[in-house]
Amino acid sequence: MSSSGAASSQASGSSWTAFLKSIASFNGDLASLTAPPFILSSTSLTEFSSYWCEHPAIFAAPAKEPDPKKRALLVLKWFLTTLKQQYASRSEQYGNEKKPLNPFLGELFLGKWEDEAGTTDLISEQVSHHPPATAYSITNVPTGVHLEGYNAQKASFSKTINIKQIGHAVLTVPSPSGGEPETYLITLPALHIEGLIFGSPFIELEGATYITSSTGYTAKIDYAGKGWISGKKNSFTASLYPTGKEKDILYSVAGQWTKDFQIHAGSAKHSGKDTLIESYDPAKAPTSKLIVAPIEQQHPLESRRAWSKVAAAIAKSDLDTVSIEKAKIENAQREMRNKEKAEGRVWQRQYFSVNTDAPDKVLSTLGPVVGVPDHGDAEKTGGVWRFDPVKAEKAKELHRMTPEEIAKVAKELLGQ
Ligand code: HC3
Repeated sequence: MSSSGAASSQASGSSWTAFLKSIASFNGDLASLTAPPFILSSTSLTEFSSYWCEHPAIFAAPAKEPDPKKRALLVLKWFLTTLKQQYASRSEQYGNEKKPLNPFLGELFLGKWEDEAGTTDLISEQVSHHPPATAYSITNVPTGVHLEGYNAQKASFSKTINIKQIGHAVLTVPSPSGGEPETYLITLPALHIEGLIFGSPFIELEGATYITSSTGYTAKIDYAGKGWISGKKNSFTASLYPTGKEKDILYSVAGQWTKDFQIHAGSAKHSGKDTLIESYDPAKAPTSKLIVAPIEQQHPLESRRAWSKVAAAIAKSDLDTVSIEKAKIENAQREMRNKEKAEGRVWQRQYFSVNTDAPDKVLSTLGPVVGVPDHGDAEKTGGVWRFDPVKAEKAKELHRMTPEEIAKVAKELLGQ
């Protein structure tokens, strides 16, 4: 879909109808969904990890707040400010949510933000292919605020495409008083696609998610679409309370995660002008631009370099070339997996490792509060993936490659 979803779907009406028929018999595997050409995106899912930090100053802000409950509120605020980027930025005016590229194992997306918050580094890696899972690490260098997590999706069809996110994120905030760093376990919202029938797909969030902290605070966020709570799309209400005391609301937040929302002290029941702490309008908050190395300087497994031929063909709507170039990557990957199997080895992830400490410390302490099992749904994501700083250090070395080494990797792993 080009600029207006509805308009271009009229032009491509028959292929959209065929697509709708095909998803009615959808088997839950998002990768196997054969979307019409105008709904193909040239962006890989590994890039989506950057949505967590398009406002680095808001991400880093908790590190400077001495009061633990206000810190928990700042974490909740940051989370809420990421929602528009995560779920609506690709589909700003019209519903034109496209089908992202399905990452290959080992695919990387690396970048950084440079702004008033200093340098914030992003690492995203496809850590599993069957089942597909993406892991990420985001660190604001001056403050040490660090986010890591991993996610996979489980899709089903009932009236529309429904997606459950499997995985979680963990935010670490160094204590401003110099004590132990605090951790926040964050769960991920379920979503469904709206507007499918009209050829203008967009995301609506549903259900509830949580953020619970090692300092004893929990936030619950309830999502609702048009027709529920406020009758407006992308609505939510959130409350922050001492863990286990859901009725003792310290702060409440309500509004639309795409338009504007208000943060109040105390329960929403008593909120008025006198309790208002802040109004935030995600549509007016400028994002910081992610800096990504020019394609020719990227590692051959970096997303934009690896998919460059596919992306160019999608831009020209040259479907034959899209299929040929995608097949080269898929075939090379298949051969590599066969080779690894024959040699009794597995693909070495460059930045993340499966946590072998069972049960995981964060999940066993904070997981029960928010319903995350201590095994982290590992069988659905290939493991509980944690950032591995030792590997990340080695990766710097590995990324210093000669042109011959680059050509070898591109041939062997991507068929290019
Ligand atoms: C469901 C989704 C792929 C997964 C995307 C995720 C859940 C990935 C992790 C990010 O942090 C948040 C996120 C945002 C959007 C999610 C995508 C929306 C649509 C896409 C489907 C695979 C495409 C469905 C095809 C079509 C034509 C209906 O858009």
